[in-house]
This record gives sequence, structure tokens and C-alpha cells, in this order.
Amino acid sequence: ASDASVGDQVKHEIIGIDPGAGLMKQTAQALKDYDLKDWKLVEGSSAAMTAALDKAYKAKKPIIVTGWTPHWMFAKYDLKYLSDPKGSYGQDEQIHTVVRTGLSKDAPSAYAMLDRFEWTPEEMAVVMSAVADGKKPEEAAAAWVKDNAAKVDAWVKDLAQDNGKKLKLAYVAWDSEIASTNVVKTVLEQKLGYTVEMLQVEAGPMWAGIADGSADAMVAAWLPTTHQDYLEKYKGKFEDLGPNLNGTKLGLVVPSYMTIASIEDLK
Ligand code: PBE
Repeated sequence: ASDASVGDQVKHEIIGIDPGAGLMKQTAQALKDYDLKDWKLVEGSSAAMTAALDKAYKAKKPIIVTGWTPHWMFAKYDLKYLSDPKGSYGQDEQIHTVVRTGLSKDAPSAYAMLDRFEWTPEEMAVVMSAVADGKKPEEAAAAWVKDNAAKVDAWVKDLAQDNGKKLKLAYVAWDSEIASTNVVKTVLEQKLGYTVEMLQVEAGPMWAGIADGSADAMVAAWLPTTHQDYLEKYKGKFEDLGPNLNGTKLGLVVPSYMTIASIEDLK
């Protein structure tokens, strides 16, 4: 142990993710709210963030990352959120399903299935952890669909097959959305006969694609706070089918072996 401040120990760096993520904007806001002038938010990706966390954790070194729930990292490592007394990371929100206008007319069965799709953080965790352990996302999703037949059947009950019709699902390579998008793709293909293409993009293009109709649907809209900017920018140009998952959280995350407890402790 050393007497260096936590800031010195981590070189005043917070390990971020992709720049389009709402979490990055909220973290930039947190740096202002808590007056953390000499801190830097490092841009990267979800994969780079979890790789940095893994490396630091194994060496028992200090690290501060931008994190969110649901995420497999909380099962794999002993971690904690820093408390956020100023509320920079917002209040309760949900993950929503958002589709392009006109989808209900063009692909009614897909629209109905997407409207019914909802699951729990625990269910999502099964797929996410399998992927984190090295399974291919499409295989992890197929296994989950097989093991959860009753739930999946309710999503597609009485819906007509729409054989051969093509659909595009937009998503960002966030671990949670890799899991959900692969499950929805599997169900649309296996149970309703669609041919589904997954478009991996950044958050801005994901919303833009739904708004301009170049993508059909996404299950990756964190509302009302995290994607508020996108929501306002594309207002009236998409259809919000409501929450598909309840029980999210965002913030700064550190290994439990670090003694700090609050964002205020970074000052
Ligand atoms: N996330 C995961 C995203 C939404 C899903 C929290 C990293 C974001 O911050 O936009």
C-alpha cells in the first residue's frame, strides 16, 4: 500500500467505453458535478474496458471504470458502485424496444413479437455470462431460447409466419445488448421465419438508423435518461414499444478491495 491518493494511483483516469454511450455523457457530467477537474475520462469500448478491469483485478491494482447493470462483470468480480449523492447518473430507467415507423404494417408478426419481448436481468445474465465465458453470442442465445420455451412461446403465440421477409436489428456492442439482440434475432428467425441481419453500429447511428428507416428495430434504448439526447433529437421519427427490461443501473465501478465508497472520494 502507498500513501498516494486514489487519483495518483489511477493516474486520474476513468476507463470509459464508446464515446456515443449515454454513460460517457453522464460521466462527463459527473466530473463537472463533483468538480473533478484534473480527471480524465478515457474513451474506448466495452471490450477494452472489461479487459482493463480484468487485468487490474488480477493484479489487485486500483482501477475505476464506467459500468452498468445488467452486466456479467458483477458475477465474475467482486465490485461496487461508487455512491452518487449528486445524482449525476439519473434515476430509475428501463431498456426499451424502439422500432421504425411503418413496421407494424410491413412486418406485423415481428412488430407484435418485439412489442411482447421482455425479460429479467437474471435471464439476460444467463446469455451474457455464457458469452463472457467464450460462447458465440448466437449459440448462447439459441441455448437460452431452447431452455426457456414457455417464455419464448408466449412472445410468438398466435402470430403468423412471415417466411423469408428480411429484418434489420441495429445494436451497439455493449455486452447487455449483444445478449438481447441475439435472443430476439433467434426468436424472429426460428419461430416466425424472418431472415434477420444484425447491424453493429455506434449509439448515434443506431438511433439515426431507426429514425430514417434504414434499420427496423432495436432493443437497446436506455430511457428516459441515458439516451435522452437521442430521444429528443429523433422525436416523432420512431415508435417506442416500451420497456423490455427493468432493473438497470449506471455509474462508476471499482473493485471491492478499493477503500473509496463515493464519487466524492475522488476529490
Ligand atoms: N450502456 C449499456 C449504454 C446503454 C447500454 C449503459 C453502456 C449507454 O450508456 O448508452
